[in-house]
Amino acid sequence: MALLTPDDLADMTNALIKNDCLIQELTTYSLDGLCRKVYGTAPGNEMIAIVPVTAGNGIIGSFSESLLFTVKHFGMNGFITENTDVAGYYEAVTAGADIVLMADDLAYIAHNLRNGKIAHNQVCTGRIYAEILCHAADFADGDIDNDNIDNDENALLVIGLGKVGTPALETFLNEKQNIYVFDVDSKRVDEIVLHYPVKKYDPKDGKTFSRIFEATPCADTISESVLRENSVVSTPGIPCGISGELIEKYSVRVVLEPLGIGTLSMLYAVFDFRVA
Ligand code: NAI
Ligand code: 2YC
Ligand code: MG
Repeated sequence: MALLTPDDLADMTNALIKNDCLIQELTTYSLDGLCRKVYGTAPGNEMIAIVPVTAGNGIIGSFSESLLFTVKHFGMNGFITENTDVAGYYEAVTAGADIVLMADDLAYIAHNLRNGKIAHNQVCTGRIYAEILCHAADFADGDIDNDNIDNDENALLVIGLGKVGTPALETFLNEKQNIYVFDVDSKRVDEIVLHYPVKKYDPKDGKTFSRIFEATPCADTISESVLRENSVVSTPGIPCGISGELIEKYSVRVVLEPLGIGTLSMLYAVFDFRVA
């Protein structure tokens, strides 16, 4: 899996704050308000322990600190354990942590020790970046009507059908969106189109989209031919899939942040359900 670098995280705090404002502008919900809405949960003063893990490629500079910033920025209690790995886990539990956040190179998880809920970063990242686009529909395109599912005017493009893109696709389907999909792995596209009620995007059709989701490890996956004026791009993919030049030329709004948005989604996935 593509691992974050300290460089990817260098501007994470500003990116989280900037994207929270953009999400508010696009959807009228703050990021935590949107998480509360889509998961039906809310924080209840849980103590969140962050356990650094040395497995595989080892500790990533500022990874744990970025998680702690996210936890505190949204008003929750958290700490990074002194110890790493199993000793760190033991420290977290004996210190009375309610939720543990930890990541090796294969999985980044949130585990609620009280209610047993567990969440995976790739699933929760796909879900929240998709929900941002679904809720942006009412604002990015003005009078969009999601009931008219086959109206291609409202269609949405999903680029990258991997471990993040697939949960995003499932979220779009649950939200009854009209979806076109693309991936360089044509076998993967065929598999997805066979399994889900979605359409294969064909560049020859010259179709453009007001909403685009991208989750690939490549730059420039979003070409000029799919863009409209004021398109909204929601992309957890690192590096960014759309060039600065196209963002400017089409006044594209881009939701992209390396770790915090996905982390908040994971936490809301493991909080207790709360009545509205
Ligand atoms: P993955 O490897 O499971 O899926 C990537 C998919 O993109 C594959 O199906 C691949 O065929 C496709 N792809 C690759 N190059 C492409 C191109 N040029 N055009 C179209 N499709 C292309 O990877 P995963 O786990 O889904 O992660 C995707 C990206 O999201 C990675 O860059 C990862 O670092 C990033 N990520 C970001 C997070 C965040 O919070 N911002 C959290 C988790 C992952
Ligand atoms: O510092 C630590 O504790 C490291 N063991 C953390 C490793 C995280 C590896 N995973 C990733 O970089 C990607 C991120 C996009 C989030 C999920 N996987
Ligand atoms: Mg994120």
